[in-house]
Amino acid sequence: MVYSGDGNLSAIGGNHLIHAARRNIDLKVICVNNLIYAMTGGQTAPTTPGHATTSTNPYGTFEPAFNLPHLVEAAGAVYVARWTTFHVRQLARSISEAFQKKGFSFIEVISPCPTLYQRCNKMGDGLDTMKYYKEKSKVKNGAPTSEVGLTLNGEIAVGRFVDRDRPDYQSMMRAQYVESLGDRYVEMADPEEPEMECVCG
Ligand SMILES: Cc1ncc(C[n+]2csc(CCOP(=O)(O)OP(=O)(O)O)c2C)c(N)n1
Repeated sequence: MVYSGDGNLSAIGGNHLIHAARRNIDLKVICVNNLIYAMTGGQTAPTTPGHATTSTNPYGTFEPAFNLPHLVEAAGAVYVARWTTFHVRQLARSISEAFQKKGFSFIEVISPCPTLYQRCNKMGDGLDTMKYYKEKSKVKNGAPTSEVGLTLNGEIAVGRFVDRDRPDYQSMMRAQYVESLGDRYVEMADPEEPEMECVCG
């Protein structure tokens, strides 16, 4: 399970994100997206919506932002959902759905940063943000991810966007080895399993 901020996941670790999705590695990724690099002082991140004010764009951002559900779907994720911190029950259900699946699952959780993002953008305190999430969110299960990009003050599409199946990395690897090596392929022992005792004589 991977639990990460939007900056670490989609900028600093962006390369790992897309290739883990492409390979369909059996990971459950929860992205806590507060729309900025908060810990280092509220800088613009790849997820910061256009026109938002940040410490590095005091007159408003102008770069196009990543739409993370669209990015990970295009890269190959088998499960993609988005909720906000207001949607506690729905989020818990999504996490449990992701754990039922084999392969790369991605859940985006739109989250507040009241001291930096909300303050810079005059969006009030933590409670105001919960009210804002409640008012702006619209459940859109199955929505095309190309249409769920976030804007500064617009609708927040939430829901389960992608739920599909394709072989995960380990299954593809095993199938390829069996195809190439036939009987010569021996499954590697699971390090978690206790070693088999040799009973001789
Ligand atoms: C390779 C690397 N580059 C830069 C940093 C410095 N750094 C630490 S936290 C952070 C911002 C993280 O932003 P995000 O992942 O969105 O999490 P948040 O602080 O917003 O919760 C940065 C740039 C780092 N730790 N490692």
